Amino acid sequence: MLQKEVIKALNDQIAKEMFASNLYLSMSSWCYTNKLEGAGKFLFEHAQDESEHAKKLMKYLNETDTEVEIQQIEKPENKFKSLLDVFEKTYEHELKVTASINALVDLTLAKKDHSTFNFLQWYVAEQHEEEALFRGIVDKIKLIGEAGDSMYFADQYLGSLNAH
Ligand code: OFO
Repeated sequence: MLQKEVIKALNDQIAKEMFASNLYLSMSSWCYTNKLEGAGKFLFEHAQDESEHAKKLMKYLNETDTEVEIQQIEKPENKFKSLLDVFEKTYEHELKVTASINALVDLTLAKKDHSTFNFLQWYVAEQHEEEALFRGIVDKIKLIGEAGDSMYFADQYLGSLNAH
């Protein structure tokens, strides 16, 4: 039986993962309309991962006989200045998600909820990977540059990446 505060925090995290999924879909669409198909594909696939993160939390709540409360998800941003702007924002967003996961882990420790603490370790490891992935992309786009042909190569690079 989960404690009330933990249930609320897990439900809030579900909404955050779903928002991340929508944000990356919005970014993906911006990339496609700006003829950046490689980046569009990468973000589309990554949005799917975020949706899986939300479902994994739902499954955990279901397994503990706890009702999932799906929340209203705010509209994500859909105007971006450049490919670099898109990926700087993905990185900033992942930092926020990490902070949220860490707060959730702190809560389970304070509540001595060892099962949820253990379950959340998957997210701790995932955030480490995602921060590294997005920081690496930002660095690479800066290295390649965004002028003229460079944009084409940056997009090719993104299209070749594994989004998971
Ligand atoms: Fe990109 O993060 Fe989910 O958890």
